[in-house]
Amino acid sequence: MSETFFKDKDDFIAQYRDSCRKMLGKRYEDLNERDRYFVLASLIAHKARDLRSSAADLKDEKQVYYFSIEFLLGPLLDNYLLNLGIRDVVKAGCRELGTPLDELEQREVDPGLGNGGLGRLAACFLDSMAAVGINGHGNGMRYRYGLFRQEIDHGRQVEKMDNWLENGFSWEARKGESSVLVRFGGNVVRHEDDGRYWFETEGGQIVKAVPYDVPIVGYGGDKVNNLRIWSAEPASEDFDLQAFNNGDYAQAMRFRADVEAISQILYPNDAGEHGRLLRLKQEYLFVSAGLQTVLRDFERAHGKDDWSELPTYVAIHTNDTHPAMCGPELMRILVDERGIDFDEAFQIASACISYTNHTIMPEALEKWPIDMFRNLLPRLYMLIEEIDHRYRDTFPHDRDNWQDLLAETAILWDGQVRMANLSVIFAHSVNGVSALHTGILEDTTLHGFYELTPEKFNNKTNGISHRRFLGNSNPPYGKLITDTIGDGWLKDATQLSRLGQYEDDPSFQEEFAKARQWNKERLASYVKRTSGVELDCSMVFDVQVKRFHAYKRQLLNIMKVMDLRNRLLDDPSLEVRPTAFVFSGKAAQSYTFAKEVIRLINAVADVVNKDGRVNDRIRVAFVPNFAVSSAQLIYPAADISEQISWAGSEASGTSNMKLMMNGAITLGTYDGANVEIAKLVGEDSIKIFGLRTEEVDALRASGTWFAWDVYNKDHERLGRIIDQLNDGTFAELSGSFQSVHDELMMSNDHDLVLADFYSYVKAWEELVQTYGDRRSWIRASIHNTAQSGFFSSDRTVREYNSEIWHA
Ligand code: CBF
Repeated sequence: MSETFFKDKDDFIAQYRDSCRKMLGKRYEDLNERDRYFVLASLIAHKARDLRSSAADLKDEKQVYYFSIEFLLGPLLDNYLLNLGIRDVVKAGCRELGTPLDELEQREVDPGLGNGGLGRLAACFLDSMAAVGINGHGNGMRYRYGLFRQEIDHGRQVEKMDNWLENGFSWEARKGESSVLVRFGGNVVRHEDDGRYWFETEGGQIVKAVPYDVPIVGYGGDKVNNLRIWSAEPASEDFDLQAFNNGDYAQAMRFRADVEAISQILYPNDAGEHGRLLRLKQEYLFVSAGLQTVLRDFERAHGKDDWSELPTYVAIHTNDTHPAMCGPELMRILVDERGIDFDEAFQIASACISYTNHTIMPEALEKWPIDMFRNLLPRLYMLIEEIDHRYRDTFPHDRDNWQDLLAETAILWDGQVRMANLSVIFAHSVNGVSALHTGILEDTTLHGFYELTPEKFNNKTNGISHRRFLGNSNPPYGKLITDTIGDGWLKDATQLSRLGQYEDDPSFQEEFAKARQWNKERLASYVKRTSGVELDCSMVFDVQVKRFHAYKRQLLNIMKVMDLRNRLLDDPSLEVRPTAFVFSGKAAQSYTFAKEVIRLINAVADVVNKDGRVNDRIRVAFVPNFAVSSAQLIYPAADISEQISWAGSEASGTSNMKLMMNGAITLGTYDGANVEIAKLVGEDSIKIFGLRTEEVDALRASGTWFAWDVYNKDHERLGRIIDQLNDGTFAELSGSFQSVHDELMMSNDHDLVLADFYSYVKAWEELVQTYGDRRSWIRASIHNTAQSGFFSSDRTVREYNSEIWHA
């Protein structure tokens, strides 16, 4: 592939220099680093777009459209270079020109198009679909501002605007000519002609949805798919003329501002941020605009005559409930605009649509008040009402528990539109994201549906792009692997299993250790630069990086550190393996408890790191502004991967997979995909602790767990830590932690922090103890990488394709 773009390094340099002149009218030497990055990224993006437009017309093949309100892409330059096979030539050229590639890459800004796991999964799927040859296209939102840029001030999270588009986004191209109109509000009017009737919506607010396309190049460059993200613009240059004539320019422009607001900001995925009108508008915008395009493309390729053929050529995957309106919107277009009969339209829609559930957390199972929904989307609501009505009419009333089942599964209930139910009713396939999670959906969260339609349910354990999270993120280890087993693993992650033969090989082990050390030093310098904390690279690096949420239990982790400190102060001769605890992650703006846990971690860091009595054995660092780019520095440096959510709470997790692939040993509960990691690596290469799902359920059901009992009975150790939350021990930086204390004690330890505490501390101690036996630790690390091929998202999308999409 490499020669298609650049004959050799000199050719690359010539083209790069030429682009500098053409794009910015300057010589390479006269550009600053940021502009050099911009020109390089634009040059590569051009090449990728050329590839896409010269790709064969595949109209006879089935297309998969992956609808997701988030695509957390992360930095793209290195990914394109790797996938196009031009990384070496570009690297050599950049070096010769004077600014090394990795320095230019540091200029790249993370696109603010996602929150975390769900959005990152969507991005991994795009990479994998293109890599394994599926015609798979993303359809999402183009947010002007990302979630927020996290800064830490006196230990507190401070949210700053994430103006990620400030200097442009080289990878996208605006496709104004493909814009479509989307209507909000208005009145539904019934038309009748010759015995036939149909509905049309009149009035309301009409918005122009403008697509921006990002080419997605598969590894090897054979397939180039497309990610289409939508931005909202006024449909015309209309504005409030009367206000304008009266000189009220602010009022005159409000119309434009109202429309543009739809794609201004990305909502947090937790802390109950749903229920907002703007969010509902976002959801409808990308669904309606995306489907209009899908149908237009289908018509161009296959004509307008046979809509029953739609499922033969089109698969629509709904990533969580945010695109749940795909079902009714597809029906609206088919019934109202293409004249298809209601029942047939429903059959067509459900044959096309599939749905993935990503969480059992109640705050993420969306519900919209009927009034709000009906006012904003009157025709869609009519269709949903009709579907719900028919669902109730045809419900199997002969079942003993039919009333309960209906109450659980109907779409409209209690004045609300239940989006998960809407998703399941329209989908021909419903899946969870790990074996454990799918089991919980079947047994609990979506149990009613499982009883009625068990054939819809299936599991698709998540995966990650191994090219990005090992190939791009960990250059020395990636090189070692390629030097040892060849580069076939980049295409086929199962080849990583060949590392199994090198687990005990002393020279491979030594090279692995060197790579780990290099990664630790790289991370340490980043941590120093961003948080001021000095990490000692001879320490164990113990890492917990993910969104802050009570169920993920960062509190449990920091309480372990508080306990260690207490014990070291009580007994300075206590043998503790020197460990650096690294945390990173954002808490939603309105999620007070999670923000307080961040503040607590920083307060503990402040106390511990400057205390000469303990800081040779424990250090704590909080790395601000967790993003894909910083994650890629953290994963390769980790010795221990903390995956400590209470069993049954984390749907799958994917940082567990990214860390495992880089050779970290998991310290985790039997939760999400940890269960599958444990099965693959075996008990010598993982440390499992804590209550199992059944035990969690039983403990909760028994009503015998009382946080205050623990506090009273265990005053010496656990009680002391709880006291330290509000006795001033950690108050110097920014005050004490009464609210964390209260949340823990008043919620009666809802997240079982106290219940799992001793099992956790014991597991951690046993694990770090084994770090002393370097050879066996490294063996286990290599073993983790060798077993990680299963978690490549190439495997995951292949499973989706063979069992759900059939593309
Ligand atoms: O399936 C991808 C990830 O999605 C989440 O992040 C989500 O936003 N619902 C879950 O919390 C993760 O467990 C899951 O891995």
